[in-house]
Amino acid sequence: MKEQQVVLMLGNEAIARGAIEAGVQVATAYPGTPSTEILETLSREARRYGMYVEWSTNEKVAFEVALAASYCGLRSLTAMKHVGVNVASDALFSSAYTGVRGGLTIVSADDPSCHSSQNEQDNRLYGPHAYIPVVEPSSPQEAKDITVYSIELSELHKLPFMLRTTTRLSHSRGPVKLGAVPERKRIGRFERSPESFVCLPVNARRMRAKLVEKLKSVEESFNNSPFNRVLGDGRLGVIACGLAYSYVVDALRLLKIDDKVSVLKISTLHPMPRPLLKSFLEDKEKVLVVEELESFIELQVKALCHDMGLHIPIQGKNLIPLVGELTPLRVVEGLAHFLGLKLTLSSTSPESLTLQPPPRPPILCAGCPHRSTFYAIKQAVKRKGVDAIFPSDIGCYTLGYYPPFELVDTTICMGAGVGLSCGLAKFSGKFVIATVGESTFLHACIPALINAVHNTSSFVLVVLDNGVTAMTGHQPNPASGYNAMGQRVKPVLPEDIAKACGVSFCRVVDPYNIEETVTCIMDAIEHVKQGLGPAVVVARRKCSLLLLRESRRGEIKLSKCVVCEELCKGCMVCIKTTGCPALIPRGSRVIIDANACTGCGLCEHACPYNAIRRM
Ligand SMILES: Cc1ncc(C[n+]2csc(CCOP(=O)(O)OP(=O)(O)O)c2C)c(N)n1
Repeated sequence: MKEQQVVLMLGNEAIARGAIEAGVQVATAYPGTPSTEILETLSREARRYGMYVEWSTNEKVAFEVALAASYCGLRSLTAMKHVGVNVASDALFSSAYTGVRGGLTIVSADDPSCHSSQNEQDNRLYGPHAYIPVVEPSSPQEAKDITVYSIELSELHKLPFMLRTTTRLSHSRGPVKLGAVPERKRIGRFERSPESFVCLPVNARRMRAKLVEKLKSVEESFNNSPFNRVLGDGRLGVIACGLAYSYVVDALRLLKIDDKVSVLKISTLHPMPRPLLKSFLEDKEKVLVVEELESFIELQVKALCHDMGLHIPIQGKNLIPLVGELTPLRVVEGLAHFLGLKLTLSSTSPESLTLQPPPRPPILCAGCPHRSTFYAIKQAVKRKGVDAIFPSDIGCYTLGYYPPFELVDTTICMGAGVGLSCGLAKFSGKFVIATVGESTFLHACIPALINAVHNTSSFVLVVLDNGVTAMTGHQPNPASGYNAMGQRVKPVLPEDIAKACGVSFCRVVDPYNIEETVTCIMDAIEHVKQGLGPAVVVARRKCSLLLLRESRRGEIKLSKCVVCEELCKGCMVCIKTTGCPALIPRGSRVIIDANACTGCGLCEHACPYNAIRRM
């Protein structure tokens, strides 16, 4: 790809390209939708541009590695989903105090409407909370350009910057004009300066005062930012940021009122450039703030009007929904209301604004080893006759929430399942069997497991190890045995960690071997019942999508399951107890979709008439 070339890019690819054009030498991340493609793109390009990239164990580590690179004078970028910033936040807050050397941008990809997240959180609020500058692009082109801008300003002001994006921008494509790629010449070097990097109270008090001053100078830079602009000169004002700005521009055109309204697009969100806002507000009759999620800009504009003695109505969350993602239609409706226009759907080309894809329920893939593990847990609980509850975590296995398993009683945030189990084992009066994926285990469960040993909380923990971080698209994790730079590395195995944490029952099973798995979980239950401490079972089998891929490439041969027509009684027990989508009811019998089947043998185990065999 050459300078000046225009390329169709995802918002996330554009951010990655921005990092390349900004001369970033170190990029780190922990996967999480909608941020994942940023590091995926950079890991493909790393060698060509002489960059170092890593999938870190979790977001805090990712942030800290990028911060260390910045301390050594290298430009760095770290990317994560919105809740990942919560994990990184302890280090983030202090990094504002120490400041940075090489430019450092933390990309926060927020997920309005919780498309693939446990909550809907507006990370612009980290700006005022952590005293870090925040910028937000409105298009893929801007996503690239503002990445470069944020890295450069971060280095200039010696502060970490946050670039906030949202699902819709991260995952939509647009034309992006490429810029030049600088040579990466810097050699990392850490100059000792304990009074700058040690957040002891004696230093922290001084650092905080300096931080407040730094933010004032960032505000001056933001006041002249090329990413803020005013469209039109009407006395009715709209202020918008992020993708909401693009919706506003479209909505004004659709409503045929683009000549009557003046729009302030604001991309530098913290600290707000007050002189720019003041000059926009001065001649306005009324103003609508269009922003996704919280009333972040609206409240600041209201405060500013108060300080300026301006008595103009400022509207926002009374017309633009607080909950859920903004859509073009929601913005059209809000604007029409604000302007007192009667909205008829035909006037706004209803089809393009209201089209929704048909809903599809989430489901574990055919042959998913997690299905076999859940099946085995169910069997073991039944055979042991325990009254159990099932804390769980976040990953593909959260789908164990749905029938036929219903083995997910809690899902709070990554790692919480084991911490909750420590408490539930003591206070619930029930037997506790927790489930977690290996990536999540390594990300956030280890202190909780140590806690279980130390504070004598007894429960069974089943680690569902499919060799990759599957839910976010098969990224490697420390258990995988290879890393983002494509190097083969020593795997860090959950069973070794569990042993090192002091767990005396640690066993590994293959969930495709159903009876072995059931027996192992029963033994683990017995271990806990006898008061011998927590028990860890690692159910290890490669993700079925990877198995199918290998089989299609001819690298492995899978012995697929088939239904013997004469023996099948059409009882549907196989479907009812496994829920496997490769099993298809056909008339009064069942057939198996050979393209989807991995030959896991679960249906063979479930069939009461021995009507299913592996070929
Ligand atoms: C703090 C945080 N970071 C990232 C995510 C996105 N995410 C959810 S689960 C998960 C890991 C899934 O991997 P694993 O635990 O191995 O389970 P699998 O999907 O492979 O079954 C990730 C990265 C998140 N929800 N929260």
